[in-house]
Amino acid sequence: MSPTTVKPKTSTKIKLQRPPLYKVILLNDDYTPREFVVMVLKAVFRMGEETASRVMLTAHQKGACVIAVYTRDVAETRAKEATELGKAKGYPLFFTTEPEE
Ligand code: TYC
Repeated sequence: MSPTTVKPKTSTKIKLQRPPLYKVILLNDDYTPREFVVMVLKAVFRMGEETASRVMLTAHQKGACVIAVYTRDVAETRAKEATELGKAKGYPLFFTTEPEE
């Protein structure tokens, strides 16, 4: 009988870190036309007509509405892009970002 060799079993657990997420928030204002807000939500955030209308109305009634959650880069780029569309038309439409707790 050959001697038994005990091989220690080692394992390394790799913990995958998820990137922190950021909310994109739509702020209400008194001047941007409702249809324009809906158009921007559809164009930049790929929303359908119904979702875009509902989100616009929520911001209109409550003052602000969280519209999406992305990694920091995507959130900041889209918020800027959407804000620029309003700016180009002279509207004060504003999208901001905030880290998700
Ligand atoms: N309050 C604007 C109006 O009455 C419409 C509006 C809605 C503007 C939502 C911005 O985030 C907004 N024309």
